[in-house]
Amino acid sequence: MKRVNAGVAPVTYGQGDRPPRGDYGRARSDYTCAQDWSQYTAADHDTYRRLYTRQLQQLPGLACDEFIAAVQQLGAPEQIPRFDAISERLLKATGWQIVGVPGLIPEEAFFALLAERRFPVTDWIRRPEEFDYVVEPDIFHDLFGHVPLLFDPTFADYMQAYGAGGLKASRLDACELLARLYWYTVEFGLIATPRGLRAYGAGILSSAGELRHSVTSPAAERVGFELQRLMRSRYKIDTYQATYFVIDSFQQLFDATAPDFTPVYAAVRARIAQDGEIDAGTVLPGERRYAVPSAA
Ligand code: HBI
Ligand code: FE
Repeated sequence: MKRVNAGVAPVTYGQGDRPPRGDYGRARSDYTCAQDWSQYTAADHDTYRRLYTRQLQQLPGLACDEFIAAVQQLGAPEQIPRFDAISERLLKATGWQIVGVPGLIPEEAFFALLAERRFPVTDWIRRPEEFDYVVEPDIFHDLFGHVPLLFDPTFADYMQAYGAGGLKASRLDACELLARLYWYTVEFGLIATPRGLRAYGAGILSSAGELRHSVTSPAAERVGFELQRLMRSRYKIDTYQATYFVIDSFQQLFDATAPDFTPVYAAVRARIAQDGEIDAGTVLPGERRYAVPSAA
């Protein structure tokens, strides 16, 4: 999933997109906008249904159990879900809601929404010709990739803590370091289970090709989650990841990000000044490395 610099929203006014993609004029001052469900066409609903059906059938053995259990909360895939129906269920489960946005929004606004337990979901869907790849996150990436794990209490707490941390990071000019944490956990994270590695990152779970790649491909490296090492690690935005970070549990993720990050940013910056950043695909001496079962 190519990530456009969220500070500069991609203006790709829809050639017939519904709602108009990238039309930020329809958003409120907090960048949210109501989901105008009546605008979706039969083709839009069909695209959603086909994306959902294709992705659902490849989850077993690749997606984490918590995701598989929660994805049913999106409801039947015959039509694009109504955000308020999902929010009603989500609010009862973990106090989160989903809110419509016209696309990627500036980091400050994004962090503020997460801190309030409001997850921004893009309200437009990719065009049929973008079925296998869309540059910016669309409604399928956000709904299918991100929303199910917001039903998991521990992960939901992590997402709010991340948002609160993001507001502080903005003041410390540490958004780039914190964005790496989001990228390597929320978007492309793996979790170790007794039956092997499983995906929990939304960018993986909503991708037809990267879901299998992330858990099985010998072409990628998988290393143990270590916060400061992760924050020194560059990432790729328009190919499958070369490095995936593996956590042992969502509790570990929440605990690692509970303390104030001010000293963490200082230590990471000092280490980068001394030893530089780490390229994707690198395995450091002595760090925990996960092998994948040899191609059966
Ligand atoms: N905006 N709508 C939306 N969705 C995202 O996932 C998102 C964003 N803006 C910024 C952003 N993600 C990343 O830069 C995070 O690391 C903050
Ligand atoms: Fe995402």
